[in-house]
Amino acid sequence: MNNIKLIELISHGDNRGSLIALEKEHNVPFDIKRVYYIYDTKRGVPRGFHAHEDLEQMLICVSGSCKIKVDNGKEQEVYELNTPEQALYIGKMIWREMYDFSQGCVLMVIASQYYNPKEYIRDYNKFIEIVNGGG
Ligand code: T46
Repeated sequence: MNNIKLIELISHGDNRGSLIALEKEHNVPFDIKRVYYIYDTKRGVPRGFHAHEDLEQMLICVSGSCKIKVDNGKEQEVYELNTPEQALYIGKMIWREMYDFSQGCVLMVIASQYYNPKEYIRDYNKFIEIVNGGG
């Protein structure tokens, strides 16, 4: 799907454990303006249900697992994130839903813009209208 990419991250491991670095241009395809993480999620309680007109993000499940449904208005895909060694890049104008969080799941998100609640598209019909050129 356009605007969606699973990125393999290089882990630097030795006998002390593992370390992954995220760097602009190296493995993050945008200027990093914000990092947040979602944790203490509840069994059976999904999150998301919105799209962003002008935001790119990388989602990394640094602990546990969860599923991400992405939708570009024409097709849908589901990704299971279950390793800190993979990141799901989500570009602009993609509807996303996160669900099936395992116990202790920590979902870290790296974002290309500062938080702006006004740029959220929270109405699915409106999202479909915009991606079809009617918004
Ligand atoms: C996304 C998915 C993957 C802030 O104050 N600052 C922030 O940077 C963010 C992201 C949220 N908030 C506040 C706003 C709400 O009061 O945190 C609360 C929960 O946010 P929200 O309901 O938007 O969380 P999710 O998990 O539904 O969605 C989040 C991101 O908002 C969204 O951009 O792509 O994670």
